[in-house]
Amino acid sequence: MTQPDAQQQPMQDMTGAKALWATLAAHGVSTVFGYPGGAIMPVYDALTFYPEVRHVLTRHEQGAVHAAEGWAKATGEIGVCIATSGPGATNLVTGLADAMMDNVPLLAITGNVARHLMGTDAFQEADITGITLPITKHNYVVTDPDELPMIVAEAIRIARSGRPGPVLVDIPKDVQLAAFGGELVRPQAHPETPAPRPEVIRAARELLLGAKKPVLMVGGGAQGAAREITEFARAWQLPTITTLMGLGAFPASDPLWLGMPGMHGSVAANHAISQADVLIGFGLRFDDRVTGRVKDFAPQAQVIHVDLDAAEIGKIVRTHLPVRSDAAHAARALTEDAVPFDLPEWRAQLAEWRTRGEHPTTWGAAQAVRQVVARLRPDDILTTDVGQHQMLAAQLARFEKPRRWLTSGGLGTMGFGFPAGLGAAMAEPGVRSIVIAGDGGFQMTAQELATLTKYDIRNVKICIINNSYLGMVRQWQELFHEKRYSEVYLGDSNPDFLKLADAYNIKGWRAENSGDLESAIDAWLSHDGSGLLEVVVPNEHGVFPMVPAGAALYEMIETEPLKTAPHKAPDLGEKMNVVAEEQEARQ
Ligand SMILES: Cc1ncc(C[n+]2csc(CCOP(=O)(O)OP(=O)(O)O)c2C)c(N)n1
Repeated sequence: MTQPDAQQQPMQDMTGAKALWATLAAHGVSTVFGYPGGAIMPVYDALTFYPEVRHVLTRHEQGAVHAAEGWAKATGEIGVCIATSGPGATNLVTGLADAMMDNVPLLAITGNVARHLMGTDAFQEADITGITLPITKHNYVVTDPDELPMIVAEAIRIARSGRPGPVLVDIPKDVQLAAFGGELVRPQAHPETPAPRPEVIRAARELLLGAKKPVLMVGGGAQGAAREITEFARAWQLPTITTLMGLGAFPASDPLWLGMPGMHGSVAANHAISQADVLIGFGLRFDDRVTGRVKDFAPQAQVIHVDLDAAEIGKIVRTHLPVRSDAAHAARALTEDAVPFDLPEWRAQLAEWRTRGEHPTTWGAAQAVRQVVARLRPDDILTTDVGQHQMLAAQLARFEKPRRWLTSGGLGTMGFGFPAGLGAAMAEPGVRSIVIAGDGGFQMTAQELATLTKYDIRNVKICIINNSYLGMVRQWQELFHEKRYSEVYLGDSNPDFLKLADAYNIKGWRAENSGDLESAIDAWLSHDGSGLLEVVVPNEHGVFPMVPAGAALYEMIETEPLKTAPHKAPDLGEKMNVVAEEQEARQ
């Protein structure tokens, strides 16, 4: 059956629901991820008139929102998801909070009960705008169908502009059905991002010129400015650290790169921060996982903080020079008249730190992750779930480009990895989308294997690091709770992951020792189609370096303590006290 073309929809047949699709199509939205239900049915009916928009039916709304996030993180364009009222809408909540924390431009469309039923506890009614107010950049209830295009256009603009984030548009069912008498709107131009004031750039330059131990820190907010940041760092010969969210914003192959900072950061990055005399940060928010104990973060440094969002500057870390600007503008301005550092002592010190914090080479999760990430091509997208495997991947993968590393940083959402990798794979069918997940997190959204099959998505390569535990929680119980393993064992009830994949017609491979691994990876990656590789690793591995919660970055434990020693954790106990003290100090 041929469908009428969207642009040719006669205006007299227009409804609120059709106006929604016409507006999305006009904004270049080619794909939305969603799940239908009663209160969004008019929108799904109208979709049949708009074949230029592809709808991807996931198996859970959480899958839809994370897939939309994956799409957005990989492309930098808006991700769109859609759900019905009540449980459909509330199933989006985790993904919206995730997108808010990681600044993902996202548009969520929800249906709601008809206007006259709102506030009556009607069937499947939920106050989704109330629920999501603190976890969206903005949200709307559309009460007038004629306003729908304007609201959707504004929602897209807000989601994408400035510091990106999720915006939710809730549309009552009768508004979807109502005749549309308004005007369809064209996409609005992006507002200009703020450029830094020249005197501020001069002051930053002065501070840099006086540095003897300078460090550049790059966060997720600079992913869109990778080229400018790289030019800036190279022009000044600045040792460069990329946060978990900033990985890829500076090429890992550059000798200036020191790795990632923070709780599982590199020895070089954490010590460099601790000894720096000038620290210039771009597009980062000094998350507690990055700073460790805040009062001892970069204790000797004059801090220059470049950020688009004035609210971030000075929020956590004492800032000597605030620079309110987008990263690209500021980096460009600071590259002019750069004077390359020539600091042999600092360089030698950094080189020595770089040799420390080696991962174990024996059979285990680190070896498995190392061998998988060693196969990454520069264009491949690597997505992780949350836990030990995520930190290992962040430590071991080497990114040359921005937007190739997708992970849930701020919220730390288990269940994110696989659907996000799926969304990214649909955005870029020509590249491999590699997903590394734990046996715990994978099971939170494993139902999306059906989505792979339904749409014959051929470029998703899932690797499950199966340690039979909620590994990261087990590691904390080992270190900080005297090995009392409370509710973290999964090994007695995990499914056979290969059978699970097979049930969805996805091919699988398993490696159980280092001898198997190389050939299993070969078969998995060379298979023409999506596939699942399960790597069964020993149970009780840890991720190091590690800065215990509440400790300073320079107090990091560089390598895994010997397992043979009788277990006691006195010094870590002290560090736990530090957490309590710090919490008190903050109150
Ligand atoms: C939705 C959600 N629930 C709980 C947690 C707490 N949490 C963080 S890491 C982790 C363990 C993850 O285990 P697994 O997926 O097997 O990965 P591993 O750490 O073993 O690599 C848990 C439970 C979380 N981050 N997200």
